[in-house]
Parts: sequence; C-alpha cells; structure tokens
Amino acid sequence: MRKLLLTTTAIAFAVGAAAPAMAEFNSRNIRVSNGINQDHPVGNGIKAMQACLDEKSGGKLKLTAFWGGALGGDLQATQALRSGVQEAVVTSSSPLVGLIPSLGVFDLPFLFSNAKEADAVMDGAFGDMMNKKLEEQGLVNLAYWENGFRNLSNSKRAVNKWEDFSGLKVRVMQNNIFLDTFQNLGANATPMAFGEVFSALETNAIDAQENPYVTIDTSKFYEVQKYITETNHAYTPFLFLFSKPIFDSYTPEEQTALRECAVVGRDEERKVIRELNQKSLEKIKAAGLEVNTLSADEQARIREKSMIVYEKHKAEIGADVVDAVLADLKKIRGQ
Ligand code: TK8
Repeated sequence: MRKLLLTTTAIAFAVGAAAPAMAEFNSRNIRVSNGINQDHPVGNGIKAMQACLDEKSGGKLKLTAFWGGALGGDLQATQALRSGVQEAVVTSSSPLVGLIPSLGVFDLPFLFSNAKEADAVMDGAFGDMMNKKLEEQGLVNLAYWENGFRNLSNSKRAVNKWEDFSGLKVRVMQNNIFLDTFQNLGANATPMAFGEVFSALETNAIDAQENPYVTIDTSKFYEVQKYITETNHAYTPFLFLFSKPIFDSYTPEEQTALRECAVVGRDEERKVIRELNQKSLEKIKAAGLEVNTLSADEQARIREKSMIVYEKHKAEIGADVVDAVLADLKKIRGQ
C-alpha cells in the first residue's frame, strides 16, 4: 500500500514537472479592439463568444472589448497584434492589404452576389488558405465574421447611375482596389482610416463614404449624410484576428476554446447583423435620408465597367488566389 502511494506520488510529480504551472486554463485578459460601436452586432458576437469561453474555461478566459477605435485604428491594432502587445482585433480585411496583398481578393467589386456565397467561400477551403497567409504575418484568424455588403452614402446628390459618381469626394478604406473602383466610376476617392470618417463628413472635407447599412446606422453617419444608394458593390469580411506570438504562448486547451468560441460568436454576429440590416435602413430613412436604388440595367452597367479592376489587380493579389476564388464561386453557383 505504502509503495503504491509513493509510486502514485512520483507519477503525479513527473506529470507536474512536465507542465510547470501551466493549468489547462489560466487567467487571461484578452483585449479585443474594434472601430465600430458597441451596439454593432459585433457586440452580440463578443457576448456569445464570452458565454462560450466562460463555460469552457470556468471563467478564466476573459474578453475585454474596446469600441470606437479606442485602442487605435484597424491597421494600428493589427500591428500591435503582430508585435505581441495586444491580443485581438475585429477588423475589415481591406486595410490589411499592404501587409498581405492577397487579402485584396475580398475587395474585388461585385465578387459575391449574396451572403450565402460569402459564407461558403470564407468558411471553406479558400478561407483556410487565406488564414495560412495571415499566420505567416503573425496573425491567427479565429473566424470570419460579417461586416456586410457595402452601400454608398453622400451629402451632395442622388446617385442613380454611374455618371452621378462624377467628382464625388468619397472616403475609401486604405486600399488600392477600393481606390481604383471608385476612381474608375469617376469619383474623387480618398483613402482614410475609419475613425476619421464621421468628422470628415461633418466638416464636408469629404462628401461620401461607403459601408454596410448597419455601420451607417451604429456609427451615426446618417446624421451627416443626405442620400444613400444601395450599390452592394463589395462584401469585405471582418476578421477576428489574434496575435500569433501571444496565441502560441497559450495552452492547447485555451487555443481550442478560443477557436471554437470565435465560431459560436461568428454565428451569433452573422444572425444579428442579417436581421438588423433592413432595420438599419429603416432607421436611416426615418432620419430623413433619400434612399436610391439602381435599376437592374444600371447595376449591370456599373458591374461591367468595374471588371477592369479585376484585370488591373490580379497580378498583385496573386493570379492563383483570384482564379481559386472564381473557381470556388462557379462551383457554389452550380455553373
Ligand atoms: C471598423 C472598420 C469599418 C470598415 C471601414 O473598424 O473602415 O469602412 O468597414 O467597419 O473595419
């Protein structure tokens, strides 16, 4: 009996020595920054993710969200992740193309026709391929969340056809593909960080911006805009990025919990944002904005005119990447 006890103790020590002071779950404070506000559905997603983490980690893994760019803009926060001084950010893919040019694939105008196509591409093999490229740059993408289809708002005039873009001073994300897409339509496009957009619209430094209805609603752009056009010109995802140096220092259990709970959060965020989209449009209308829709002919015209952007940026994104997404979409569309 005594011998057995000693052996058990010895084994316990040996196991303890193999993993010193590393419990399966350790107390972690995970800072997640965002440019959008807390009432954006990303807030619902983070709540759902936290509930999942509480359950899996017994309350050890805690997310602390910082809203409205309080920890700096998307690009700045992403650099802080790469150097291991901040844990996480929910960012659009678009401002990161300087770092990872292949991400520009998501900026190609009119790439996705609906959210179902976008989900299939992001959550499938193509999304995994892009995640590998992010990892090479020190970023672990836990999941693709939804930002949504983007629409144009402005303070100058009703935009019903491509000629109406002419001369409009449009803020675009810090991204060459967006810049070219809008310049190609005749607009005067200016790249700018998200955090500067509201005041630039308010002071009329710019006339226009483009974002999903939910962002135009929750970031209150409708207060400083008069017209909105349903252009659906791009669907750029949100990435839930984690600092790779920090992630690599976590236990396998912590890593798995983060990956699984980011997917739980994603599903909640996508559900809420899709429900809110029309409600946000109603709110924008109620605030007095004139809502314009493009006729089917005009939509086709603008789409056709925009195809030159694919040619122009294919080499820089990577021809293999562009071909892969187009092949995926063909399959998804059953063509
Ligand atoms: C929020 C941004 C924003 C994006 C943009 O940080 O910059 O227009 O659509 O939602 O990521």
